[in-house]
Amino acid sequence: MAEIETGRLMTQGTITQGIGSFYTVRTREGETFTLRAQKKLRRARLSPLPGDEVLFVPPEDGEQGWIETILPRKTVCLRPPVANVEVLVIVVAPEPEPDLLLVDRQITRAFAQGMRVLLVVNKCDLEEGLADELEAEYASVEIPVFPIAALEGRGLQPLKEAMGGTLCCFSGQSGAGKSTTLNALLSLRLETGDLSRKIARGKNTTRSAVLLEEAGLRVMDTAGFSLLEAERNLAPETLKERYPDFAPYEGKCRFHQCLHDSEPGCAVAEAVARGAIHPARWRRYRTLLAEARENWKNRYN
Ligand SMILES: Nc1nc2c(ncn2[C@@H]2O[C@H](COP(=O)(O)OP(=O)(O)OP(=O)(O)O)[C@@H](O)[C@H]2O)c(=O)[nH]1
Ligand SMILES: [Mg+2]
Ligand SMILES: [Zn+2]
Repeated sequence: MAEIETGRLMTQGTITQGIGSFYTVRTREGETFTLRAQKKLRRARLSPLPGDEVLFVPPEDGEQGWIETILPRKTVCLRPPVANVEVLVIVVAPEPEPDLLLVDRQITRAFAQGMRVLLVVNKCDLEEGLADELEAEYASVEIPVFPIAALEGRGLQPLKEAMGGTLCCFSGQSGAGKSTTLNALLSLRLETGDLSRKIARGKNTTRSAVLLEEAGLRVMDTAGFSLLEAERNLAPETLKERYPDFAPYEGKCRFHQCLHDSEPGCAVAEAVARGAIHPARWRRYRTLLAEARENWKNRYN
């Protein structure tokens, strides 16, 4: 505990959820409080996020309790908006149809923050092939793939082991089965949603991020999305730094400044031709590169 000017004692806790301007904060001892954020944080444009470690003044005698300080963040995500996540668990499934460009956008952002990535392929009861395909596409970047069938509780143990000891965050398209998987992993009853109803309502079942702590795991469930806007101010030459599978070829292309697009004598293109990098992964990189180039050109508009 630390003392602030007013003489009231401050306590440390983790934000588990934010709804409107109210935040749920849990202390290490497991006590939870509903708090608001001090104006000075809002003025500094510092929005508290689930996962944030904060110092707060607990409510006293019916008075509002306040978040006073957000401790330095290890990582920060904008979509989903969460802090301090160390492992991003991207969930895909045969349905809704997986959008691998969306997966790659999430991976590049996670790597830019120094996070690790796990890829969960859910609903393997519907189709077996997707997990093998993704294992092949992401082998060069060494992202582990976990084929599971959450509804049947199949394949969960290896995933659970990989998630242990770190703050994880589930992320991905709406309806892929994030909440269903977390229910199975943590023995919870989070709300899950029927796919057809979801489309009809055009709505997510999970509406905001929540940090769950059960069964030795610390993991966030988040609202699904189907679109991730291009990052603003991403220099085209920065994108390739987020592809660790390109790193062994850096400096081996004919041109020093090679962006591994269509330049002659590109060592990455040769690695693709040799089968060391999956062509689909490279193709999506080039799509993201073209987008970054276009945005970079128009960055002052
Ligand atoms: N066949 C099959 N269906 C599943 C499986 N896991 C989840 N589902 C179904 O997929 C639908 C969506 O599941 P949710 O867990 O709500 O999906 P979500 O990713 O949390 O969705 P949002 O909260 O909207 O982002 C539900 O109808 C689930 O019953 C599975 O392993 N197999
Ligand atoms: Mg959900
Ligand atoms: Zn190159």
